[in-house]
Amino acid sequence: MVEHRTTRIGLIGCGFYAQNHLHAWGDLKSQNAELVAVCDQDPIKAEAAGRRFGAAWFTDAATMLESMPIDLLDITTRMGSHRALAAMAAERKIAMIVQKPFAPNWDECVAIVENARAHGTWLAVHENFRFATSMRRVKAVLDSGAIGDPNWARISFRTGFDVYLGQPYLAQEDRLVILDVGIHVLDLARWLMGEVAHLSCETQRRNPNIKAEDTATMILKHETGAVSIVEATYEARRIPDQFPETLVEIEGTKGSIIVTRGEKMVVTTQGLSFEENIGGPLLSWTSRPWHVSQEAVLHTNAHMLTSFRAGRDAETSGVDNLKTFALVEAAYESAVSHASVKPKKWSPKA
Ligand code: NAD
Ligand code: 89V
Repeated sequence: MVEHRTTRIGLIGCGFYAQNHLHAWGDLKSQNAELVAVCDQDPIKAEAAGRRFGAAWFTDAATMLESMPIDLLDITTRMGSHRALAAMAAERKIAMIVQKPFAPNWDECVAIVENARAHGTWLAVHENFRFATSMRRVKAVLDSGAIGDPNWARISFRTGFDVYLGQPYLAQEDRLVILDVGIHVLDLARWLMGEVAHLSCETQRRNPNIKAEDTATMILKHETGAVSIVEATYEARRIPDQFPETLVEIEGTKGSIIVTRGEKMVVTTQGLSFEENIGGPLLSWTSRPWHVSQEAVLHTNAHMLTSFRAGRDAETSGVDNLKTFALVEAAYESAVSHASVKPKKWSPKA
């Protein structure tokens, strides 16, 4: 096993979901990732995280970045603070990982990418659905050619789980289900089925007690000619509830891959089929029902660490995530116009 020089990790935003990042960095200590500093505006959260995970704690991001030697910064605040915090890191040439949503809108995402490029700073987005054990297995079967060329898919995140319990702010967002979880499912669609030529979307607000859409149904036409249905809702009424699993159906020229509740995969290839449990293990710090999401954090952070150390882009680099975010914006545009929309494209300034 290659020994690596220690990578010093800083983390900003010690809130609800960051606990999973903190545990994951703890597990990655075995790969010489050392959490050296944490920051939260809330002094109670900052101290709790610092004491629990053995790091210095701060309540001001600039002070932490000025006073601590950090190689890789994990920004786990909510999207409204991402641009300012990413700018602080870029100005100091500190590599960074930014939680999803990258930013509240396209223009801010582009600004973060262009500012990091201007400072020569490594930038990735913590987009973790594709790093879940189950999704890596689906991709491996797809890439093996077992089902031939994929030409139709349905990728579905349908839950009635009370997401507002841990993330109460979701009820007040101006844009909800596409920006919060549709962003994950759209990233999966790109990753599994290829880039998108155009898409259409219909949204619904089925919960009268929230501000924005809680249900989105999208049809994507991929550049390969494949078609996928991408769905996301927080208003499903099903038992058992699939949270936080993504159900996948992919059909190809030689077979199909079907992932059902409980992370069970059935592959049909050339007239034969086999079934496999593709879920990851419970870890010492993960628990149902969040376990699928939590173990994806560990794999995502491990990928970020490896990519950063190798000096190569993460799969979900800032530039890559612009392609996913462009689908988010296209979906919202289509939900208003009820027409099919081509996603924006970004290219580096000459
Ligand atoms: P949260 O509000 O619980 O935590 C955010 C924390 O950041 C708060 O404690 C706040 O005090 C702190 N903070 C905000 N601005 C700061 C600043 N400038 N400096 C220092 N601290 C600051 O939010 P959350 O529910 O943990 O969500 C955080 C992010 O994680 C969101 O973008 C959310 O979409 C994302 N998330 C991702 C996944 C996933 O990867 N699958 C799952 C859930 C949430
Ligand atoms: O994974 C997430 O981004 C969470 C949830 C599963 C609720 O969408 O916010």
